[in-house]
Amino acid sequence: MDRDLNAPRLRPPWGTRRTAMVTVAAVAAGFALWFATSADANGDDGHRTDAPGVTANMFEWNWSSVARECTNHLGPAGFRGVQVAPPADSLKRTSLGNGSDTVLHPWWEVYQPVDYTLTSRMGTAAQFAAMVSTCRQAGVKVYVDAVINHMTGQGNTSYGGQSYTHFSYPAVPYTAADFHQKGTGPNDCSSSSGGIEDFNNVHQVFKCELLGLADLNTSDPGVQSRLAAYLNTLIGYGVSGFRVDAAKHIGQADLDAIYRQLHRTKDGLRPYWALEVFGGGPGILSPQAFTTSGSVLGLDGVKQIRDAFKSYPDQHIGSLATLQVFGSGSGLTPSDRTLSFVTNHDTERNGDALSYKDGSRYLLANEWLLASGYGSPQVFSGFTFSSPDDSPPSDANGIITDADCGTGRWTCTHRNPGIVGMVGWHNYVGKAQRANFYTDGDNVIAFSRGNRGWAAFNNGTSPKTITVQTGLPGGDYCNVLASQRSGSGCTNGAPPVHVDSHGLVTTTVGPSGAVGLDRANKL
Ligand code: ARE
Ligand code: CA
Repeated sequence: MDRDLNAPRLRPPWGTRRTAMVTVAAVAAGFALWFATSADANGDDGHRTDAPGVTANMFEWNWSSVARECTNHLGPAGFRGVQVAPPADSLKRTSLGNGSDTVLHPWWEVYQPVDYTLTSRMGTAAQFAAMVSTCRQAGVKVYVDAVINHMTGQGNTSYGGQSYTHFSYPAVPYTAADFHQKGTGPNDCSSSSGGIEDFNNVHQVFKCELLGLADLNTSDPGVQSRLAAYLNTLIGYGVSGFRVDAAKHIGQADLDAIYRQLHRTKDGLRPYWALEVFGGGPGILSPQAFTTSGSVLGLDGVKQIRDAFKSYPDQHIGSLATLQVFGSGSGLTPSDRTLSFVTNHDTERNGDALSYKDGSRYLLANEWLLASGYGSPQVFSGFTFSSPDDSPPSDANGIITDADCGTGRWTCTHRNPGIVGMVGWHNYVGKAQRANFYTDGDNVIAFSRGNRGWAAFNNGTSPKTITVQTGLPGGDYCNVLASQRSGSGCTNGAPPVHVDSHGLVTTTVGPSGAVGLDRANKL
């Protein structure tokens, strides 16, 4: 048996030794399997791709804080993965930019890589390696935000102390020949500015500069192999997959060529590959069109969730009843190809999403997403901000300081007891189908997942008492939003919720509140 888990292979499943005992049927089946697996655009040689369970996106938490969180909170709560910010050495600004630019170390410095050593605002390579191993020991896999479309758009100094210019990064090394440049040649960008002027133009989206960031010629085999080497270094540390930044600007063919060179993870799986593709682009630029190359970020879902939950300044509230249909039925990418979330670091700033600023409504939306069964759900925990460029809490040199959930500077959504309760509920119900959907036609909904769990959500401003079918066996249950089963009672002095012998429950759901029952918490 082949023990080399890392060499990508394409070959028939019977390996190199065949015996005369092989039957015609077995050979036919073998061919069918070989064609099925070898035809995969990602070079999948029959090994499964890592599929994350519920993850936490610990946006710009430093490595030692992520490690601590894996051990003390994420692992025990049932989070199966953590997404971390771009770990590569990046731009370190030494002066302010232009105009209204008043933050020396904005959070977005890390989206301008300078080289692929791991000296960053979040810590050293040794701290990164220790974090990955600590998290894995806690049962939490690590997924990395990979910035591989471009290098920098400004500056000349990095956190790792490297010097560079816009098209010259000696520490990788990259030279001008490794980039798309303004011009009319086959590897050039033909827009008049050299930047993306039209986000619906496929040539510009792939080959012109996003935000003035030096655009790598990702079709070039030499560039592809340097990018794959960076990602394989991370896999070597124990990383399980990637959120691919600006994947829409790399394009399917180049993404596939890079992915084919990736090693298997420490678990023997193909790495998870979650592509950042904002919706709105036509045809080949659409999120749907990238599902042939991997999973995609659920950025259109973010807007649908906002529209269902949001309270607008005129006091108009969206309608949870719309969520009876959510997923491919509402125009989103398929559940098994989607990393789903209520917000990420971009959408919490650009108006597309609910954010921690929406308080209990934001928590409720996260609890609902964990219950919904759509995608691989991800809970976002970042830092609080007043202006969109604000740095995470850092020292004067931009080095991010340890996260502290007591200061109000870090959002720590993953520690919220209601979220933790629904992570457990999510893990317990697994893939059980949604049934018994109920709505009052406005802002109260409830549904079961098979006969394993049931939950109700109220996004209105007053309590609502409902009597509905739970699909659960009769008995007393602890509401996982507020408590857990402990011996013959519920923790926190919470009163149990009674389900009658017909599966009916009568319960009151508070404003911006939820009730979650599962059989693991049946008394
Ligand atoms: C900063 C400055 C810029 C400056 C640049 C280079 O703000 O003024 O030109 O540096 O000097 C992040 C920040 C940027 C920051 C950048 C680099 O958000 O402000 O620029 O880091 O430091 C498109 C892309 C999508 C991209 C968004 C922002 O398709 O991939 O724009 N998102 C990712 C990350 C960002 C990150 C980058 C990419 C760059 O998640 O956080 O930028 O690495 C429509 C289009 C979308 C478009 C969207 C923009 O929906 O269809 O394609 O997204 O609008 O909202
Ligand atoms: Ca590009």
